[in-house]
Amino acid sequence: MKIVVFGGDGFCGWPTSLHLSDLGHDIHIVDNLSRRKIDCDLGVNSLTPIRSIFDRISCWNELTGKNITFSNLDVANSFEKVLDIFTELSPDAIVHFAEQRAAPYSMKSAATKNYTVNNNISATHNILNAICLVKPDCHVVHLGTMGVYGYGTAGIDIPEGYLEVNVAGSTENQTTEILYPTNPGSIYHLTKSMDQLLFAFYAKNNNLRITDLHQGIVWGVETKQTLKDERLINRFDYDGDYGTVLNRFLMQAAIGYPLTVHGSGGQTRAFIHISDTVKCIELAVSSPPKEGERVKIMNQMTETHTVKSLAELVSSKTGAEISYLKNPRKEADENELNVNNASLISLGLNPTLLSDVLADEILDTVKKYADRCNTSLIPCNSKW
Ligand code: NAD
Ligand code: USQ
Repeated sequence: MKIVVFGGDGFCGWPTSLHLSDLGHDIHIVDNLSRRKIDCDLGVNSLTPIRSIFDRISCWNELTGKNITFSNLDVANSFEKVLDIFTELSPDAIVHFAEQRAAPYSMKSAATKNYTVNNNISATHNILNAICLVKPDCHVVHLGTMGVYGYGTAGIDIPEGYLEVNVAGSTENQTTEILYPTNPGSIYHLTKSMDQLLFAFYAKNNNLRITDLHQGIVWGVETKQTLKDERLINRFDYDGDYGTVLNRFLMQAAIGYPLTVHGSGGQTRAFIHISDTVKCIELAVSSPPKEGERVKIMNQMTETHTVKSLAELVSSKTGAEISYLKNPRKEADENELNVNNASLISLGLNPTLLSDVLADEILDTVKKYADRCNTSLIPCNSKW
């Protein structure tokens, strides 16, 4: 298939582009490199020494004989150029990662709230709008988040996107399915909730074929393809805005920094390893909904853990100290989380679960680059 990967220079997008290319798909990456610019603004660097997009791509093409191509383009602010991409390449499918993805960054200031809303909503809308005009049979695969469901759901299994409800009619009760009511915990998560409405509208009004993957927190760093050469190395975020919890704990343990648990650590979240992320996208791309079907929503996660249990696990392996900090976020101190992920499992996902072996691999990578860490950037300074 001809596949355009929007946001293909990012943490999930780069290994996905390589995985799909390895499978024989024809890959074009679109990215405005805004994530790299945000690192410069924040004075942060990926812990791993990522190469420029040009070096990465030429390394892959040289090693494999494939031909990944690239356009530097802002999807949110250049509708005409997005149209040109669809006209010139006529893709069978696109994968859409091109959004500002950090909750703390989105809550940092009025400017970052504005940026996150404008960037994420316009990026998604420009892609959908362009597809309608130029390539209406193109399958859209979007990376959404488990966070749209919120964390006040104890007592039920979170379904895959739709909730069966029984409503009182004028004469009798009726059962129907509605989009699961969203309960986002940050401006970032709010934009993902708003994306869901854009998808529902375009699937209904224009018969677009759309898959929305509600992904949990991604952990790990390397995949089979990024390990082929150090020039292909994936990014590893550890700072207080972009670092996510499990990767942060592993990095903190490796450099002897007390593990930063927010509050009591009773927050339960969904997780997935980066190797499973790329596999899930392969599975989603190869099983599109039919034209006229509602948006296909799949929960892209493999296990749940509390923050506290992750800290204890990492501590027991490494001897790291655990530090219980005042929670900088407005979120429940404790929650339960049971998630239905049957769709991707039935398509063939074989989960890579958190094990000692995998944690060791990450610890080794992190130790190798530990001297690149600036410890003053570890605390979470975004508070809400
Ligand atoms: P990332 O920030 O590393 O990658 C996003 C990429 O999109 C970056 O390379 C950035 O430069 C690009 N981008 C952003 N806005 C753009 C625009 N207007 N035009 C062109 N390119 C643009 O993030 P990630 O961790 O790879 O996440 C990718 C997607 O997966 C996001 O949409 C995120 O919400 C979702 N997701 C990520 C995680 C996670 O744990 N990392 C979990 C669940 C869902
Ligand atoms: N946390 C800590 N200590 C830390 C960092 C985080 O205790 O040092 C806690 C947070 O308070 C929160 C939980 O860990 O309770 C998860 O935080 P996170 O930063 O790892 O993840 P989150 O903000 O939810 O966002 C990440 C990605 C986002 C994706 C989301 C999936 O950045 O793109 O959408 O995970 S999910 O959480 O399932 O919504």
